[in-house]
Amino acid sequence: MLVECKTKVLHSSVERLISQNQCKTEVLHSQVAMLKKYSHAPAHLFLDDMPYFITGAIYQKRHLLKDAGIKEILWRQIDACFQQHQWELQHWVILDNHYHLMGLSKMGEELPRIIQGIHGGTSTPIRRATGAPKPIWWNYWDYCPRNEHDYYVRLNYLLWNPVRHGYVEDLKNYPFSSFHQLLEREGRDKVAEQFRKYPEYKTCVLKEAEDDDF
Ligand code: NI
Repeated sequence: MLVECKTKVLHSSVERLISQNQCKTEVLHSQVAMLKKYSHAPAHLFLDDMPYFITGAIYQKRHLLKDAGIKEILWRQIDACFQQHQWELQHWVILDNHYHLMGLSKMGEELPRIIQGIHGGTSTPIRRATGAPKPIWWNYWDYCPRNEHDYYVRLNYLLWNPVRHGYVEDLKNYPFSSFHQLLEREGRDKVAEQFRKYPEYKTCVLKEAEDDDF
């Protein structure tokens, strides 16, 4: 991990915020890795002004988010909770039993409250709509990309998720993600270039989520 860190510091043009926090991140990542040896519960990093890749999952992977109206409720709650804590919601995708977010933190330590707001605020509507027994939500995992390359691999992973999970063959046909805003803002060529330049999203494994296929 440290060798990787040094290499990245030397060779990559790291975004300002990331590079400022990079070594701090590395130290914390190794502490988290140590923590994980002793505890099954996911360990969370709390860093200010940092990109965060977040995955949240429904208990037992039940497809409780299948309905478009439920996805809408969840998205609104995610948006509201990010705004409440002044975290910037950069990208999002909602699948039938989990979601992925890319955000920029304000105060890192507020992450648990944000997730609590998202999961707590949507449990009742999901339960009412589906009749599913408690608990609705299972867990969440977070990961701070360590440099620009890492960030875009994760971002592409997020955007490509509907294809990865077999929902659609063309991202344009999946409405429940920020892909459409990105396409509108950046244009087709630039988005295509982003996927070409950072192809590792196809083989990326979410280590933080216990290597599960989210
Ligand atoms: Ni996924």
